[in-house]
Amino acid sequence: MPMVLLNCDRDIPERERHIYFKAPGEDTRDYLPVANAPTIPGTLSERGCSFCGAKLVIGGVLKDTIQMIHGPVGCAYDTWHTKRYPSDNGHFQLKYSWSTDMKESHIVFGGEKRLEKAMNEAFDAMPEIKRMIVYTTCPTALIGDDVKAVVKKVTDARPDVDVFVVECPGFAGVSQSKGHHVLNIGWVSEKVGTVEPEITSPYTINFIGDYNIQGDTFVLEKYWERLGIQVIAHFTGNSTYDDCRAMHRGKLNVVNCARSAGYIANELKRLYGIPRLDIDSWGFNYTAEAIRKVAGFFGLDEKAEELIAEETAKWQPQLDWYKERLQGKKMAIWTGGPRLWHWTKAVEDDLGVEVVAMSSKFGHEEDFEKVIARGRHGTYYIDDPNELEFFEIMDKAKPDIIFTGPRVGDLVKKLHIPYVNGHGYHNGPYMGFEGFVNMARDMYNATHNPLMRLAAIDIRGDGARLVEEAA
Ligand code: CFM
Repeated sequence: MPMVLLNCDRDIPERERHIYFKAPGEDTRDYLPVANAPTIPGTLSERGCSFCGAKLVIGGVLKDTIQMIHGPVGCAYDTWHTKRYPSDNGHFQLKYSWSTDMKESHIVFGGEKRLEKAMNEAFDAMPEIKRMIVYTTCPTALIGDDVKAVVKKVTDARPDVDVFVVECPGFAGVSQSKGHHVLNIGWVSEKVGTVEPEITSPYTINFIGDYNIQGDTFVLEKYWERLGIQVIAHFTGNSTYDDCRAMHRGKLNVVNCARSAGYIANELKRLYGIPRLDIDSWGFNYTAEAIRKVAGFFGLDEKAEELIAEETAKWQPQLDWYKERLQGKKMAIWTGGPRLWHWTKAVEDDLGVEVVAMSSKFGHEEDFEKVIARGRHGTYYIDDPNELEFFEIMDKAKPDIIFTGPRVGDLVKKLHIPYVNGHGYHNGPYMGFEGFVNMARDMYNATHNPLMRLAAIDIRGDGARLVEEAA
């Protein structure tokens, strides 16, 4: 039976439909875990809310835009500093997050006046900034504040500003995934096509679904520049608000994170006829393939081969050094969804690392299709896991290293298994050739960290040493 009911779930048998084990020899694309469904009562989900998916993941990355969060201050705080997306203008986006700080009396009497006041205060406090995204949250959506009317009033009085409204309160969907969707569709229908970019190259792309985590965008940008390709907009790593209004002028949509931003690529295709090209940006093989595909679209194949040869010559020796020391290590990936299918073959092919368990917080069935097609046999694939499942699967899969975020990372520490931040990274960037060397280095440092020996009790019960001497 390919679907698995874990011991810890005996009182919630519905969880069986969310956990799949790809047995050796099985071609199992017929079996997909149930995904993008409401969390089952009784399990403690690791998911984020829909507002978070819109603000923290996509909108908050823009480097010149005030983030006005209409709600209690916690909604702003908890989506403020928990992700690492630098920008080339001094990290504007962290400095200028605003909250309307809704209190009980505002919930009772309405928060529209408060929003109007906060918007004006923010624009007055930062006269150089003319762009803003206003987000609703659970309480302000529930009391029915007419946010669009307030925005109209403020923008009518300030003709030089532009404001985008995201009405996606935390309860809008089953996870952060809904927030991605709402922001994508809102942006393409209201903002794309309202600014004309300066075109400097016959080859133009939009780079979609990359959020400049610890500088990923900066690495990839260098490649496009070398090929003479102009990036009209990054959606949204290191981008400005107005770059993203000009996406209708890209000749090709290059999509990295298909989960969070495939929607806008599909809409740009439908509305403007811009083709969509999906790529993987982590790992040497995938990066080379991505460069070939993008360059190939514009007939720049020769330039692409030169670039790949040069980058490979520069970074391969370092990667090989790590590969020799990481070969055969077992890895678990416990993140949002797409990183499962982006990473499983990248680490297997480029580093000889086997991925033995993978968990997705909010991926859809199409993410599981990709990850199960690319993943190994003898691997667990889990949708929206809970804490007890995490412990049970770690016990069964016995990874040497886990890629996850700080929330699950605290559980990992209890197991004394090395952990690398699979969301915000340890010491990124991780994309591209040099990025993947960083990723390998962090895996090596984690698995060979002498500190782990201080905590190396035999927690697995198999007598195995958890860490090796640093080579
Ligand atoms: Fe896309 Fe992302 Fe991810 Fe994501 Fe995320 Fe993320 Fe992720 Mo954390 S946009 S879906 S909502 S690749 S924050 S940068 S790492 S869970 S797998």
